[in-house]
Amino acid sequence: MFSTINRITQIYQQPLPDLLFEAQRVHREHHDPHAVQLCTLSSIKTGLCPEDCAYCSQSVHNKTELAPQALMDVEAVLAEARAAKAAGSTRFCMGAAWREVKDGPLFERVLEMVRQVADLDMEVCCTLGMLKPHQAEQLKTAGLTAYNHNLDTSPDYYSQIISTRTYQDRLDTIRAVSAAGISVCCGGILGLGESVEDRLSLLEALAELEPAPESIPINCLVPVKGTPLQDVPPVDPIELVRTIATTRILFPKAMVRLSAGRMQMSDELQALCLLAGANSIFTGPVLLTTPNPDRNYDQQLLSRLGMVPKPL
Ligand code: SAM
Ligand code: DTB
Ligand code: SF4
Repeated sequence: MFSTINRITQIYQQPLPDLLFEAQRVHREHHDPHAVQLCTLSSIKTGLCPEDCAYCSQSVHNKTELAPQALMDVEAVLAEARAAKAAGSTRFCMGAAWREVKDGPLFERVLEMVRQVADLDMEVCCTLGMLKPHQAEQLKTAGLTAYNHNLDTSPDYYSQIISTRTYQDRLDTIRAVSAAGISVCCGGILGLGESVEDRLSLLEALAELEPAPESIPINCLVPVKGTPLQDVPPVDPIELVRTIATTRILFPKAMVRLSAGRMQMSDELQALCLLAGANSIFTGPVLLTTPNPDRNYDQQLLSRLGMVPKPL
């Protein structure tokens, strides 16, 4: 009997043609191979985050050139959501640079944003830091589809990247989210200086979640000047493709999202990621605080590939 990590390693290490063939077979069994879900991010509260995530432009611990912004008004967020929908996005994700959600008027405002975006007939996702069970329930009642909370890296490497919270803190929030009946969006970042073993161990930790995440963002580090990781070398592209294919095989039904880092990727690499089982991208000129390809470029890339935006 193989342990999970041995099985994951065996999948990952196959010759690339076999790995891609298996990933495509699994992908086609559960998803339309031509369809890519377009999602749009909005940074509803930017910067001055007390957490010390070594990759992040928004941490107070990092000396970055970011202009902080207080929690936006509901109307301004709604205008972004409408524009995202008009541009073909079916999922709108609101991110706040908070360590955790605090009860009170700011959270009430976020709940109102969730209600109003849900009324636009879009999937609505939030990523607000740590949540308590009663807050997750309030988000569910407001109409939240999904909550993003990444494990980011392996349990072993985690403390090299973040010291202000533990892996267990992340798992507790994820548990509160799924207990409230909200879909879990949970993935990680490649390119933090971790080993391939760390990446596979992250996939193992994701596979241990119950229920399995329905949405898995795979981010590649966007190096931000002033962070401790500003000079870490980029991820090997073939390792990225292998990681995506392995994720697809392990999580056949999940949406696998090719998330941060596409500015640094060639068209061919993005195409390979989509062939390896990624079926969603973030569109629009900025992610939360860093640049992203513009919408026309992405539309043309999809049409060159004969692929289409996934309808809701
Ligand atoms: N503050 C919340 C939290 O940490 O859960 C939500 C926002 S945070 C920006 C969401 C995710 O974005 C992080 O977990 C990380 O995986 C990813 N991320 C942040 N900065 C990044 C960067 N410079 N490059 C790639 N991914 C990044
Ligand atoms: C995720 O895993 N990636 C998105 C979303 N969840 C919130 C965020 C990427 C942020 C990239 C860095 C930035 O733009 O600040
Ligand atoms: Fe704060 Fe999230 Fe950035 Fe960490 S990743 S510093 S928690 S905004």
